[in-house]
Amino acid sequence: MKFFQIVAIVSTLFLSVFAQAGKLTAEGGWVRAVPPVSKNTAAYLTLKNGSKKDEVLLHLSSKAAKHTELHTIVVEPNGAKKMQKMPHATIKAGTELEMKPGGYHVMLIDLVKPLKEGDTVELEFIFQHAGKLSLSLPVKMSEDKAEGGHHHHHH
Ligand SMILES: [Cu+2]
Repeated sequence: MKFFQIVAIVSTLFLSVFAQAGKLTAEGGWVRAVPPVSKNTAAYLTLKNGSKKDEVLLHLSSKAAKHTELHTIVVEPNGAKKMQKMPHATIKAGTELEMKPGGYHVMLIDLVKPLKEGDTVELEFIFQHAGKLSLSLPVKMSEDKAEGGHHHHHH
């Protein structure tokens, strides 16, 4: 019994980190776990445009929050960092848009319920060419911790 449960969990995790719509792929997605008092959190992932056309991220939504926005972080003239809402994002042909802490992120505003480690968040992106991309992202404390620790490199 135990074995099958583990297999089910592993395959869920695998599905959550890779999704595809046409030549558009999403990799490495995760959502930051936040304390219950926090109403907002952020999701991070890498969107790869493998097509020969520039792609535009037109719309994003999630049932986990009342508002879902694409944010970036800008540095103001006084040096302060501030999040800024982006109406859409262009991913040039053959390039990728990396969302990570300190940069681009999917802002989940006014969470419907608190998110804790192990939860799953559904996200939906609408692209100009690739259409709809649905994702199921794991909630983690941080990106590295959930990777399972050490990476072994073989040469
Ligand atoms: Cu933000």
